Amino acid sequence: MIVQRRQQFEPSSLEELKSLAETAGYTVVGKIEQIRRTHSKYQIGSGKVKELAELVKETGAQKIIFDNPLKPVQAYNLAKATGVEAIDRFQLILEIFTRRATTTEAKLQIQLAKLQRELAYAKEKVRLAKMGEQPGFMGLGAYEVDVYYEAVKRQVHTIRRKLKKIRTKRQLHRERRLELGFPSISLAGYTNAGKSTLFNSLAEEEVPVDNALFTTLSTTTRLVKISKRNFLLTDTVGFIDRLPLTLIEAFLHSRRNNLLGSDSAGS
Ligand SMILES: Nc1nc2c(ncn2[C@@H]2O[C@H](COP(=O)(O)OP(=O)(O)OP(=O)(O)O)[C@@H](O)[C@H]2O)c(=O)[nH]1
Ligand SMILES: [Mg+2]
Repeated sequence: MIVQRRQQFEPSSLEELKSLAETAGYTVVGKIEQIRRTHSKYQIGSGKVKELAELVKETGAQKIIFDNPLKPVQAYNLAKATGVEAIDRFQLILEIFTRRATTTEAKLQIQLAKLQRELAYAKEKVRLAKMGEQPGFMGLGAYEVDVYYEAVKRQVHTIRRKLKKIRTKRQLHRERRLELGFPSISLAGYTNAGKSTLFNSLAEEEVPVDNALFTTLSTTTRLVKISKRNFLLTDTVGFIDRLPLTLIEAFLHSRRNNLLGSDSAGS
C-alpha cells in the first residue's frame, strides 16, 4: 500500500514511489493520497488513517509505504492503527540499495546511512519500544537509551574507519590511472536514464542494465578508444529526487572521486 500526503500545489510522487516499491520487490495493491498539512500523530489525518486501515484489510496489504518521511512515533501509531508495518521513502530506498549492493564499499556506505538514521531516532525508538513491541522496533525494549545510543555510535565509528581504508586504496588506484595521462569521462544522470547502456556500448562491456531504478550501485571504469583517442570512461550511480541526505553523503565520496577526475560529465 503506498501513501502520499502533499500540499495542494505539490506534484504527486506516487508513480515514482510505485516504481521504487516494485524495484524493492513489492507488489503495490493500493494507494492513498491526501492533500493537507502534516498531522503530527500519523503524518496523514486521523480520518484518512481509518480509511487506510480498511483498505489494508480489504487488500490484504502487508506493508504501508509513505512517500513522506515518517518519524518513529508516526510509524508506531500507523502500525498500531492498521496492524501492519509502516515505512517511508528513505527506508524503501535503503532496502533497494541493500538488496543490490555488491561491493564491500557500497555495503558499508548503506550500513552507515542506516546507522545514522538509527542515531537520529534512537531515543524516540527505545522509548516507544518500552511501551510494547511493534514491527520495526524488535528487541529494542531491552535497551536503555544511552546504552543503545552509544552502541550505535561505536558501530558508526567502526564503519567510518573501514570506509576510510577502502577509499585510500581507491585513491591510489585513481592516481595511478591519472599518471597514465588519459582524459576521463563520467556518465552521470538520473537513475534509469540509460548510463550503463551507453557505457556498455562504448566500452564493449557487460555491466548490468535493467529497466529498474538503481541497477548500478558501484562505479566501473574502463579504458576506451573514441575517435582514435584513449579515454577513461566511468559508469556511475544514478540520482533521484529527494535522495536521502545521508545516502547522498555516503555516495558523494565515490562520485566526487570520479567526477573530479573527469574532464566532462553528462548522460
Ligand atoms: N528506448 C530506449 N531505452 C533505452 C535507451 N538506453 C537505455 N534504455 C533502456 O533503459 C533502461 C535503463 O537503462 P540502464 O542503462 O540500466 O540505465 P542507468 O542509467 O544505468 O540506470 P541505473 O543504473 O539504474 O541508475 C534499460 O531497460 C535500457 O534497455 C535508449 O536510448 N532508448
Ligand atoms: Mg546503470
